[in-house]
Amino acid sequence: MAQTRIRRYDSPAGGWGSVRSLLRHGVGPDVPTVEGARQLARQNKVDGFACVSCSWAKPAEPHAFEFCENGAKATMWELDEERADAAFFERHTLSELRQWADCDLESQGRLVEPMRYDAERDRYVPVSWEEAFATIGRELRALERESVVFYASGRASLETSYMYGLLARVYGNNNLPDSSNMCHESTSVGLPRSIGVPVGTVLLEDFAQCDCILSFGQNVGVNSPRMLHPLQDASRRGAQIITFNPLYERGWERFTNPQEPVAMATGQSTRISNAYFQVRAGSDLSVLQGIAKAVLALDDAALAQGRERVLDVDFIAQHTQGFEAFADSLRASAWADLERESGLARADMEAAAGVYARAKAAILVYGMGLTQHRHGVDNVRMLCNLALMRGNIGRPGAGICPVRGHSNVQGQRTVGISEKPELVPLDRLEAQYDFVAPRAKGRDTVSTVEGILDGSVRAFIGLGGNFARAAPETGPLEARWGDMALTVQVATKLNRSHLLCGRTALLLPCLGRLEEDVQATGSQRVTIEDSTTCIHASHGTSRPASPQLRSEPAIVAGIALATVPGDADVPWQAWVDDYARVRDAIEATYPEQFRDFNARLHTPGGFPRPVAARERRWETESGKAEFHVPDVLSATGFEDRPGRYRLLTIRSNDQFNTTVYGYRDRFRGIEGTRRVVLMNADDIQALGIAAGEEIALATDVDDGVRREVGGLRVVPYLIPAGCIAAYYPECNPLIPVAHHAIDSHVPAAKSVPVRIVRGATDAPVPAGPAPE
Ligand SMILES: Nc1nc2c(c(=O)[nH]1)N[C@H]1C(S)=C(S)[C@@H](COP(=O)(O)OP(=O)(O)OC[C@H]3O[C@@H](n4cnc5c(=O)[nH]c(N)nc54)[C@H](O)[C@@H]3O)O[C@H]1N2
Ligand SMILES: Nc1nc2c(c(=O)[nH]1)N[C@H]1C(S)=C(S)[C@@H](COP(=O)(O)OP(=O)(O)OC[C@H]3O[C@@H](n4cnc5c(=O)[nH]c(N)nc54)[C@H](O)[C@@H]3O)O[C@H]1N2
Ligand SMILES: [Mo]
Repeated sequence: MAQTRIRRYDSPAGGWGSVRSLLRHGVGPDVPTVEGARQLARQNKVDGFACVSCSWAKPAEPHAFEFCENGAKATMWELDEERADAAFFERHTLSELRQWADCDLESQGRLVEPMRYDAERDRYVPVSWEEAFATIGRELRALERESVVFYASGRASLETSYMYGLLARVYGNNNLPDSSNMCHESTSVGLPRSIGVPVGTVLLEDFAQCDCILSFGQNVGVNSPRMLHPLQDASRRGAQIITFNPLYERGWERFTNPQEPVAMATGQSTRISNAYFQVRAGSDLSVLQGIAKAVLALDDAALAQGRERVLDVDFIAQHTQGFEAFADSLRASAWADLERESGLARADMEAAAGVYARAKAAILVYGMGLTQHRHGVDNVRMLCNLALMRGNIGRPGAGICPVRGHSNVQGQRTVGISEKPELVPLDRLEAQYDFVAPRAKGRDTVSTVEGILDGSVRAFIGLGGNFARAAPETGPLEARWGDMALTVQVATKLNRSHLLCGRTALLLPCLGRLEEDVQATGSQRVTIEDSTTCIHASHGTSRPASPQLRSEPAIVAGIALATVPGDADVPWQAWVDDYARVRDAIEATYPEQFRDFNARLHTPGGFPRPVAARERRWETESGKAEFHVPDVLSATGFEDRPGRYRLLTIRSNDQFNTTVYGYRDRFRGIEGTRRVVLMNADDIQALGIAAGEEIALATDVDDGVRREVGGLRVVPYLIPAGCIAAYYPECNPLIPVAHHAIDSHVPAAKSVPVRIVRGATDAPVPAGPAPE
């Protein structure tokens, strides 16, 4: 195990550091090198496979190696030669495995055969597929329809997701929580209200035409590294890039392209951001308000001096509603308040406004730093306000760009994974499959957690993911999980959620996207939608980890045939035999979105779905884009007070969500442990803490529930005073289930009110290597 090391890391994103990191994860003894290399060359290519890591756009003319360090890690992780087989489960009880760290669980390798939980022996034991499906069918038929939830993590293909949504509805509910509920749901709720579409409006080609990019709360170098290529090109063209983030994230600072031999040889890097503003967590509403206020002032001056207007007055008049009220709110706001809340000087916000006001076409990029707050929906809408002021939506080089997470999380929503019945064409589904679709609103992630806590959720079906680890309120959630009658997990690798078993529990191993999926009509393709609404085919060609694996469509169909065989006219088996038939079915349900689906599968760069706002059609209630006036300046939803900190939960460069590859957070210089809390040096000094002291964090909410995480080492870090950062998922026990975004219900993981607890405590300590 690597020793704990905390030191400055000065190298750019990309460069030799990424190659070295790759070598550790790739050409080591634990993965098949030749197969690894063969697969990496196919990554994100036409007739290759769509990377299983992030959902960033895949260019029509890919680079020789269209992958990044972290995409390659994800590929290698799936091609793992280790096996978590029956012998492994025979050696370890689940009580024992629950003491293990996330990284150690997944490191056991691929799951290879279906297992059921044997409570008497506290072990997983093999079960046949037939018996597994029959058990699930029997249990589900005996339960109240409303008491079952069908969770989806955002990796499953469009084909699987369409079938899964239909399974839930034929079974009888809309209980389809998904990872998006913890992620960009604030986007899915906020954007439709402002601009009438639930997704971003930019295409990859817009990056080649913009002359300004503003980025808020997104970590490009770690979470969507291939996006560094268009950013590098933009920067070299002279586009102005400004970043707002409480942390200095290396990818937004500078980048060395590993695909440029000269740059690699000479150590040259490209500056990405022209200006980088360290905002307080949860303060973007005030930052955006400040920038908008300054843009308005520039427009006033231009008007007074008879110069060209700064506001796009024609666009505002023709396409928007609510501008006057918004402008009034800007004029009424006081710079002193905006400065206090944001931690930025008025001059900083004016400088950013100046750049934005001069730009002909601007792209506004954002991620979890905006969505995962109590006022996350306001954040998204405030960013839209700024775009609308200068008509930066629906023209070349301009637009709003939420950077989505999982590789098909956006696509799942497109084909019906949603707890909101109004978002799904239920009438069409009923006509297509001759059944009565449930019309009541289903459960999202938050209400699923609530339902497990209060006993109203009796069964949990998980299509991938690690729900218990990703969700908030870990302690009570784990404690009540076992009260459920049935839990079913479809997965590639072992994780903690699999160790929390309902009275009947099944663990079903599936093919990964890299693996060849052979069905009755031959080798199958699947499809995914990227962050820019482009649809891509993906073809797995690697040899499956075990002959016993089944594909996700086959598993969904297996559950359906065992549970609701005759309840609707769905050709489950014919679909499994040939996925092109599922695509035809998707096209029949969504004819505008998926016109000629099978014919357009292999379009280089994917084929874009139509997005109304891209054409300046506004599918809002008023038929116009809507300015929105938030009634708060801070997105946290709680008051600041002495001793209370805003905790933002972060991802390391060595993890994909709850999948922890290892303990090297290279850009932050943190190695060997994840048990750290990053703090401002002045805060550390004011508290009289020594750097390196171990402390515990406690949630600063008075609701009778004790939430603490202990054993965290204090690391002085460049972070605004009053804000602290610590890793997800280790800190999820600190997030109360009620602490979520208003309306979108995204857990507010980027501003959790916490206190620091010093001295002896029995607070639970996360598993994994301790700081040395
Ligand atoms: N390698 C890798 N790739 C991934 C993932 C992964 O875990 N690993 N996860 C995937 C998934 S599912 C998702 S959703 C995305 C997540 O990708 P991101 O959207 O980048 O999410 P995070 O890493 O959680 O944090 C986002 C950034 O927000 C900043 N931030 C925190 N609070 C605030 C705030 O109040 N204001 C501002 N302006 N900034 C703030 C943080 O410092 C951080 O840099 O990445 C996807 N890609
Ligand atoms: N505190 C805090 N909490 C957060 C976040 C945060 O920033 N802070 N981020 C939130 C976000 S953005 C998200 S998206 C969620 C993530 O929540 P999830 O999507 O539920 O979690 P993952 O960690 O992505 O799931 C990893 C597991 O997926 C399984 N898996 C991998 N590949 C496949 C496959 O091809 N098929 C199947 N069936 N299974 C597969 C493996 O078993 C692996 O262990 O977490 C959320 N939770
Ligand atoms: Mo996500």
